[in-house]
Amino acid sequence: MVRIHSFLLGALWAFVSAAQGTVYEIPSAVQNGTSQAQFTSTATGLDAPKVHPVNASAFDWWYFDVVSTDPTVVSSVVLTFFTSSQPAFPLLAPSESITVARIWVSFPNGTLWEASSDATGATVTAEGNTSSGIWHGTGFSWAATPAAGYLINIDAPDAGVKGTISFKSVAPGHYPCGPVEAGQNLEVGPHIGWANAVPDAASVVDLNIGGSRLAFKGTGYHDKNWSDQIFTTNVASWYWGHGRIGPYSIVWFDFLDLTGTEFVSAYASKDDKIVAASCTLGSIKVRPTGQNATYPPGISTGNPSGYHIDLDLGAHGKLEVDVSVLAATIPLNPTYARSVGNMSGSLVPLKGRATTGLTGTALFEQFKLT
Ligand SMILES: *[C@@H]1O[C@H](CO)[C@@H](O)[C@H](O)[C@H]1NC(C)=O
Ligand SMILES: *[C@@H]1O[C@H](CO)[C@@H](O)[C@H](O)[C@H]1NC(C)=O
Ligand SMILES: *[C@@H]1O[C@H](CO)[C@@H](O)[C@H](O)[C@H]1NC(C)=O
Ligand SMILES: *[C@@H]1O[C@H](CO)[C@@H](O)[C@H](O)[C@H]1NC(C)=O
Ligand SMILES: *[C@@H]1O[C@H](CO)[C@@H](O)[C@H](O)[C@H]1NC(C)=O
Ligand SMILES: *[C@@H]1O[C@H](CO)[C@@H](O)[C@H](O)[C@H]1NC(C)=O
Ligand SMILES: CC(=O)N[C@H]1CO[C@H](CO)[C@@H](O)[C@@H]1O
Repeated sequence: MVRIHSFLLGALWAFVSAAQGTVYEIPSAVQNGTSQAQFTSTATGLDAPKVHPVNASAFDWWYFDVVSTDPTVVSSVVLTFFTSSQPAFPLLAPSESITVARIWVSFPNGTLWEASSDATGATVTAEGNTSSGIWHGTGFSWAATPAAGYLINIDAPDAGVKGTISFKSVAPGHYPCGPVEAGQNLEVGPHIGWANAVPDAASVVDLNIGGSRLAFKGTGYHDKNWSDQIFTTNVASWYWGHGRIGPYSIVWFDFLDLTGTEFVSAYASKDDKIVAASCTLGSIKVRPTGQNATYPPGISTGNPSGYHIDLDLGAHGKLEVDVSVLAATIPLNPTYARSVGNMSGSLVPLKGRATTGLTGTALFEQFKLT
């Protein structure tokens, strides 16, 4: 049985409920009127669109990345499927289309490459807690099956890239303040929605980029962000990142809003089980280290050479991690940095001796907007 609903103002947003999940057709034009954003979870639909419709203040996107687990190379790939108006998110290039697929890569030797492609519209199908998406006319799409996990398919001659990126999840998904279940708060900060379907994955990247092959195994990640308000009205700065250190998959998030109020989200899992998932202040603390370790950071301060992370693992004790920047994965600019790096750390149990010498690789970012 197929039902067609009209949501809000008629044809602005239509979706079809079928046995195969819920299909959302998202037009490429920014929509007039009021956006409705979802900030409390329901039993399913973790990876479904969260803003209907996408007006000029709204953004909603699906983000994927992989960083090499080999610390002697700096290979990475980041792919974002945007349904976001340009005024709502300052990092987007002006475009007629709000449905944009964008890819950034760093080769093993640190060479950077990126491409962006405007879609004529997007189709997202949400099934259970997963999703699939097609950005029409770009050659960028993704799909998910419970057994194999997420798979990105790229056949984009205009952008100059072809290949696949797979994500076999090794860590349970989570929301900003806890596990995936109904009734969870989805705001990681004021009007910033966040759902992390895949905090860590065993990933395989195999891309052909303008004749150069980029193939590596790594730590993969997938989440989505959304808001019904302009990004810069709610965010002054933030530190976010993920990686695998010793037996732990970790995701960190520590941000300041325009009033200087701090919001955090801490996540750690081990053996595919959640060890920590909290947004309580003190559950995690991320601070810059080394060169340019100014806190809070601002547009005029340089990028730091690393970060120190204290992550409360409850009964497991405390994880203390030092992240060192190895390479930038986007060109230097005053407001936004994305980097790959390596981590070293120790686990300090509630009783007994610390386990030192934990290592791993990470991909992370920093916004500083004021
Ligand atoms: C939004 O409103 C403007 C001005 O009335 C109109 O030109 C435009 O077509 C509308 N956009 C959509 C997507 O309906
Ligand atoms: C979009 O919707 C939001 C949420 O209702 C509203 O606050 C905002 O003013 C709208 N933006 C525009 C440009 O109409
Ligand atoms: C780095 O790798 C890229 C991609 O393989 C290649 O095109 C480029 O020539 C390399 N640069 C150097 C300096 O070796
Ligand atoms: C979504 O995830 C929750 C929590 O893990 C689980 O209880 C629920 O069964 C999942 N839903 C589906 C359809 O897989
Ligand atoms: C510190 O900031 C200065 C000025 O922006 C910059 O030249 C330098 O590369 C930064 N250091 C690091 C480690 O990024
Ligand atoms: C990070 O990698 C560099 C270069 O491979 C190495 O010299 C350094 O010791 C590593 N640092 C950590 C914290 O693992
Ligand atoms: C916490 C959060 O919202 N994180 C995501 C927001 O979007 C960026 C892309 O700019 C992702 O890197 C984060 O994972």
